[in-house]
Amino acid sequence: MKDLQLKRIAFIAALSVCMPLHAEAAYISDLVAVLGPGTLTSAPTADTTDLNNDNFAGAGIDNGNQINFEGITITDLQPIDFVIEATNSGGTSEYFMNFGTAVNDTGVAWKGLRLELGSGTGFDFMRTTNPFPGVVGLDFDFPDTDPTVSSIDLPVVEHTADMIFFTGGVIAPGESATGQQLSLDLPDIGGLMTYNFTLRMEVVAIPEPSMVALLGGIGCVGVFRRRR
Ligand SMILES: [Ca+2]
Ligand SMILES: [Ca+2]
Ligand SMILES: [Ca+2]
Repeated sequence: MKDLQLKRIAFIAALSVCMPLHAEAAYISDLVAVLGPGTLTSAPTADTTDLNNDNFAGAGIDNGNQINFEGITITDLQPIDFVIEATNSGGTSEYFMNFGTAVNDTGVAWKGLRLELGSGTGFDFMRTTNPFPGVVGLDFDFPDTDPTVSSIDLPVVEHTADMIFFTGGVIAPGESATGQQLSLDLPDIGGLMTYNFTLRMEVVAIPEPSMVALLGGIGCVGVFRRRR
């Protein structure tokens, strides 16, 4: 975890411009921290104009609730944790999320990019749709999955309630994975007014040829020993 670092994002300032004050529905109220080997292109923004709209089933661009990450440069294979604060809204709000461009500055080629929902950060991260007592159904627009999750450069999508895995392409060092788009259902928390949850982003590297050869060699030894 040597590359982990704490960055505080001017998310509140962005929200004050984009989001009307509203005391009645869960909505994104702050990006508390970004932990991990990534540098954001600009401060993300959240625009909330349609509280408690779950399940929104139209085109993503028509959703009144939008989260925009313009881009991120990723420098290491360690996960990156976005700690996000949600404030109660009296229901579940569905957001359309534009993950923009993920630039590969890790020095190795990627075969995939995984997003997970949960609580905690670093080694304490736990993937779940129920991150805290009183929160039920924090999920990637599941089971409705409308609009369809998509990516331009990693178009094969595995999608569960708390995990999205983009594959189907190769992102070489210096290249970018572009156009990741998905939706998020944000429920209230019972007994409190706010809670923090974690959106984890992690890239998956293509194994180095030397590693593949090593693993293949281990497999051959295993077969050989069993036959003796
Ligand atoms: Ca939904
Ligand atoms: Ca849901
Ligand atoms: Ca939906």
